[in-house]
Amino acid sequence: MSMTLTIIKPDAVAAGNTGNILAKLQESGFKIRGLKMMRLTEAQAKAFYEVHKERPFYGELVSFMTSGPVVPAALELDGDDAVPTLREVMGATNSKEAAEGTVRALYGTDIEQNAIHGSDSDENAAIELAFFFSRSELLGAQ
Ligand code: 3AN
Repeated sequence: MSMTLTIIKPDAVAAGNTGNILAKLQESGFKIRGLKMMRLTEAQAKAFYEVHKERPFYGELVSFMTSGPVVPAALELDGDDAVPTLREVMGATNSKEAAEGTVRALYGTDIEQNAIHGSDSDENAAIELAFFFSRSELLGAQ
C-alpha cells in the first residue's frame, strides 16, 4: 500500500463539498486513514507552502489557505501509486483546464480556488502527512 495527503481547501469546505469530495476519493479506491477539520494559522500555511515562497502568488495563496477551515486527509491506496492516482483524480492545477470528471473540474473555480491539494511525490507525501498527522492519528498505518 502507499499513502498521500490531500487537503480539501477553504473554497470547497465553504461550498459544502467536503462530503462529495471524500466520497469521490473513496470511489477512486482511496481509504481514509486520517481526517481532521482545522483552520490553518498564517505560520502553518507559510510553512506548508514554503517551496512556493519566491512565487508571485505566495502571499495570496497563504491568505486563501487561511481564509476558512480546511480538511486534511491521509489517503491510502493498494499498490504503489497513491500519489499519481490522486494527481489524476484531482486534475490540473487550473480548475478551468482540469479534465472532465476530476475533482477540480467538478468543484474548483480557477487556479487558486482549486478545491483540493494533492502531494506531488512520495517524498513530499511523507513530509506533508507528518505535517498534519502524528503517527498515532494515522489509523491502520503500518
Ligand atoms: P498543485 O496544487 O496542482 O500541485 P502547485 O503545487 O504548482 O499546484 O501550486 C500550489 C498551489 O498554489 C495551487 N494548488 C494553487 O492553489 C496555487 N497556485 C499555483 N499557481 C498559481 C497561480 N499562478 N496563481 C495563484 N495561485 C496559484
